[in-house]
Amino acid sequence: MTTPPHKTLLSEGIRPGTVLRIRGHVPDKAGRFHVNLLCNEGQNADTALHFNPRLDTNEVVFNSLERGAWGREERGGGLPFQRGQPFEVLIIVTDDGYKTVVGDAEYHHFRHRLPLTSVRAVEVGGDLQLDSVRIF
Ligand code: 9QG
Repeated sequence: MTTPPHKTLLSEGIRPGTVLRIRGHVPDKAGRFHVNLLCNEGQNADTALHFNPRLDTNEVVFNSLERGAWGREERGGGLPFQRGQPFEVLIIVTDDGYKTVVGDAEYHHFRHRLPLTSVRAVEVGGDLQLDSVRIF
């Protein structure tokens, strides 16, 4: 089951202290899904954060996309997601980067590569059942 990309505009932008909360379920046969923080608008927008749980290869990949080119991948430790299970992810914006929390555990800190002031939308898509996206 692939969710068409669900985009939430961040009309006020984001700043240190902003928290994005994504709740959903991982389908039984899920491959991969992603949460992207998109910069500016348009089809080929840069991605300041690509958060990509991969149930098919048992890893979570973090990256950025600039002018159509992926940057250096980072990987969190292990895979804190399970097929058939619900999940909650928090993306906490800090001065230095994005702190991801999965469930109750801090997972990975992805340092800023693109200016957080250019982030305009959060997009969620891939193999997941998306329940909610909230911005605090
Ligand atoms: O595979 O890795 C992250 O570094 C690529 C994937 C790509 C990203 C990228 O194909 O998949 O995860 O936009 C894409 O194609 C995403 C969904 C080296």
